[in-house]
Amino acid sequence: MLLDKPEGKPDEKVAWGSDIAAQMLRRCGIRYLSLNPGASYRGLHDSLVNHLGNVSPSILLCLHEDHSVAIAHGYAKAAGEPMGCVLHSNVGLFHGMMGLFNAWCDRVPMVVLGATGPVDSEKRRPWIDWIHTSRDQGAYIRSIMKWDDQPTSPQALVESMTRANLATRSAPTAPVYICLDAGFQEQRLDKEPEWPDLARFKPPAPPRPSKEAIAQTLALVAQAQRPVVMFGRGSRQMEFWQPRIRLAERLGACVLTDLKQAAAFPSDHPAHYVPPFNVLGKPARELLCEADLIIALDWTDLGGALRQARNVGKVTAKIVAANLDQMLHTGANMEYQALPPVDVMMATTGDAAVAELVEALGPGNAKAPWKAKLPGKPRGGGDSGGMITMEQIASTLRAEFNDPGKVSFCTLGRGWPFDVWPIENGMTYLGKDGGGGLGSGPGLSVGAAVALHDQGRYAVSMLGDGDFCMGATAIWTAARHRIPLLVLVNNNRSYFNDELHQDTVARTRGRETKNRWIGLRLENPNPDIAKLAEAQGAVGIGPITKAAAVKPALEKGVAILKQGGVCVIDLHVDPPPERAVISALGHRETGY
Ligand SMILES: Cc1ncc(C[n+]2csc(CCOP(=O)(O)OP(=O)(O)O)c2C)c(N)n1
Ligand SMILES: [Mg+2]
Repeated sequence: MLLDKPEGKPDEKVAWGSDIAAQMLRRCGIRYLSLNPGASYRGLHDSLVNHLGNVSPSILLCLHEDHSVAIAHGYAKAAGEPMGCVLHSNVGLFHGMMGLFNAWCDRVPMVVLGATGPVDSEKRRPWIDWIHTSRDQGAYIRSIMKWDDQPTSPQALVESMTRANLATRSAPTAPVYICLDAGFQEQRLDKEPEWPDLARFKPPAPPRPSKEAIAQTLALVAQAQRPVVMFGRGSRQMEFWQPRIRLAERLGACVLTDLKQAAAFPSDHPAHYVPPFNVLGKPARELLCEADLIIALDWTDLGGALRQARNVGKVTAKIVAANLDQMLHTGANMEYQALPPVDVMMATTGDAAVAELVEALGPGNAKAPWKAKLPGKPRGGGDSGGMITMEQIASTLRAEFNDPGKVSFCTLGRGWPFDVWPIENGMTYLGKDGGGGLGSGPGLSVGAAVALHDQGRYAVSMLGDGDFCMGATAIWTAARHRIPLLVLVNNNRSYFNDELHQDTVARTRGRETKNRWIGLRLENPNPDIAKLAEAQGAVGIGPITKAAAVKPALEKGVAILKQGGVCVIDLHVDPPPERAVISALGHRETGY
C-alpha cells in the first residue's frame, strides 16, 4: 500500500486543540482514516500530517464522503475492528449519511469524526464559517449512531474519544460520532491534557446467557428430533468457526445462513441445508415448518423468517434466540425488523451463546443432520450457448488461485453458485451493505481490501452494474493508495431488481409487463465500465460478452491482483432464464 510520507520531522509537541483528537485516534488503535478534506477540520488535518506524521492513523483520500464511510465500513467487516473516517462540517456529513445508515444497519464499529464551524461566532470567518455551522450536527444522524458528542474543552475531548472508542467496540457494536469545533481545533493549548490509561477502558466481554436460559435450552434440545440452527451475525475468527460446526454436529441440526451477513458456517457441510440466502426460498420455509426446535443466533430478521415460513405451513417449533441487538433499538428506524415470538431469550451474542451451549452439551458424538442437505442445481454440461454464467465465472476464477481459501469476497452478487465456490472459512465472504444503500459496493470493497491486504488475503468483489456506476469513484482510492483489489461487475445492463418490481406492479394491475424495462435499463449508451475504472487509475477490462473471453480476462485480472494492482472486469451476465421471466412476487410468466 502507498501511504503518504510528510516532509521533515513531525512536531511531536501536543500544542493545539486538534492534536488531542489526532493523539486519541492513535492511542485508540485507529490505523487508517478515510476522508475528503474540508476547512472545518483543517486543524485536525494538520495534526494528522504534521503532528503524527500521517502514521497510525494514515490518511486514505476519497473522492466522495459516501466512499469515506463505505471504506471504513468495509474495513470493519474484514478486520473486525473500527476504522476512522472524517466528514467535513454539515455538507460532508450530508454526503456521508447513506453510508452511515448502511454501517448502522450492519452494526459495524466505526469512529466517525465530524466538524462544525466555530461555535463561538466571534471566531467565524464571514460567510463560509457561518455556512459550516449547524446548531447540533449530531441531530442529523443521532438516530443512526450508537452515541455522539461535541466536546468543548481539551479534557472533555479526551474523555469523549475514550468513550467513543469504548462504545463502538462494545457489543452490540455500531458507529459513533464526535463533532469537533473548528474554533477549538485551532486553539493553542497551555498544557497537554491528562491521557487516560486505555487498558482501563477496554470493551467488556459480551454478557453470558443466564444459567436458567442454558438449562431451558438443554431441556428443549433433549426433546427435539428436528433442530434447526440459524447462524446470523458472528465473528470472522476461526476460534468462533469451529464451535459453530461443533454445535450443529452435536445437535444433529440442519443449518441455515443469511447472505446479508458474512460467512458463518461452511456452506459445503452436510448440515448446511440450502445455500446462503437473502430471502427464504420454499425449502428453507418448509424446513422451519418441519422443525421442532429453532435456535436463532444473532439472526438479523427472525420475525421475518418466521412470517415467510408461515406462508407455506405452521411453525410449531420451540424457539431459542440469542442477540444483544435490542439494546440498539429506538423508535427512529425499523431496522429492528418484525418481533419474533421466543421461548428462551438469551441476551448475549450468537458467538457467546454457541460457546456456552457447546460447553453445556459436553462431550458426545457428532450426529448427522436429521434431514439431508438439498442437492445442488443440476448443471447442463456447461453449454450456455456462448453466454456468460455465474457458474463459469466462479469455476474459472477458482482455477486461477492455487490457494482459493485465501480469497475473500468483499460482496457477492445474487445467484453466486456456492456449490462451485463454497464458503470455506470465516473470511470467504464478508456480507452485504447492511442498509440496502446502492453505490456502497465499490467503497465497501476498497475498505475490506485494506484489511485483507494487511492479512495477506486476496480481495475480490462482485458488484451489480448499477451499484458500480453509482460508487465507481471509490475505486480511485484503491488506485491512489495501491490497495490490491479485483472487482467483477455482474453487468446485466439494468437496475434489474427493479425490473422485477415493475413487472409485479404491471401484472397486479393487469397492465403490460413488456414495458418493465423502461426507466431501468442502463443501455443506449451502455455506461463504459472499463473506462470508468480506467479513469480512476485502475485497469479496466471489458465488456466481456462471450463465454470464450472469460478465462483470459480473469487470468489477467487475477495476475494484476497478485501483483498488488486494482482491476475491474465488466462481465455481461444476463439473468438466468428462470429469473428473467419472474416478477418480484416470484410468479412465473410464460408469455414474456
Ligand atoms: C441509494 C439507492 N438508490 C436506489 C435504490 C433502489 N435499488 C435497489 S436495487 C436497485 C438496482 C441495482 O442495480 P444493480 O446494481 O445493477 O443490480 P441488479 O439488480 O441489476 O442485479 C436499485 C436501483 C437503492 N437500494 N439505493
Ligand atoms: Mg444490474
